[in-house]
Amino acid sequence: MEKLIITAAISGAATVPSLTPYLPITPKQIAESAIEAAEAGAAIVHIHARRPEDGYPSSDPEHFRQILTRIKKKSDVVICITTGGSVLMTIEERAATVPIFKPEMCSFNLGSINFALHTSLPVIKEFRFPWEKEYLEMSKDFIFKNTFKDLEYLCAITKENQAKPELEIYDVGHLYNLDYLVERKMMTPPLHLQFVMGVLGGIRGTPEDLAYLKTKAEVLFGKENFTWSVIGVGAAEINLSTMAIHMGGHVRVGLEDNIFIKKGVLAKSNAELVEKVVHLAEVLNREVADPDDARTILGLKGKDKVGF
Ligand code: KMH
Ligand code: ZN
Repeated sequence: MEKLIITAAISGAATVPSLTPYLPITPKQIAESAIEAAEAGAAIVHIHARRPEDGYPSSDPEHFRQILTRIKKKSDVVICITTGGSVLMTIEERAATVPIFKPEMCSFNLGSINFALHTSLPVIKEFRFPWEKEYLEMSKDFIFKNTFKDLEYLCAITKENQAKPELEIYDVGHLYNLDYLVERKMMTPPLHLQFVMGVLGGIRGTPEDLAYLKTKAEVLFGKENFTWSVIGVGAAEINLSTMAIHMGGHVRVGLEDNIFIKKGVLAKSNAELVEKVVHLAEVLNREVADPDDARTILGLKGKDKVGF
């Protein structure tokens, strides 16, 4: 079996700071957490930025620049920049960092969905920052917009900048959206699929749903034309990771997607979540990929060709 690529999603935009005191917020904290995750075994780090003063999701290239340059100075980990951004950003704001920084990878969300975060509200006793409550509440009436126009726009940007897309698939229909892009040659295999399971509004994190997504992808694209990875959002993170390790897929963990190391116990860092996956890989006899292994497996352009 191919070596296991572990991606660490460091800070995201869906986890609000009041949910965990361990969420990295400032550019320095995000970069240091990414470096630690890489040292623990992550080959890729998936990066969002936040406003340093209050943790609000940021699309400011200056925040990204501080994070990216700091990571690059200390680590050769593959950097994947989000183009999902946060729920309130336009597609232009979300994708602006790609031509500026020309990363080896960037995320690519494959369809519009409900992306509800309001279920976190009852567990927060006290809010650290004023924006958080409204942000979670409004997600109940919010559509994460990724129309075909947006998808085509992102195809052009990722191609122009040779950024390999981390193809975020939240439901079966997103595989068909991807097929539309592949058929029209806007997206070129080999593809790297990231099954995002457990968002309220998308597919759940059940074993049969994962098996179905993988099977459907094989039917549509052919086994040899894609690699795949899984994100178990929330409680499903470690269970789905275990399945993916066993099934030949890859794994993404991190405080963007899940804040617990086990039931009721907060993860103290992204590195701690990565260590748990490294341990699972050992138990299941799967070798872990380093960043250069990941570059080879995914066919990335290489760290010398980034723009930061
Ligand atoms: N937050 C994850 C559920 C993105 O950044 O493009 C999906 C994600 C989206 O990572
Ligand atoms: Zn993300």
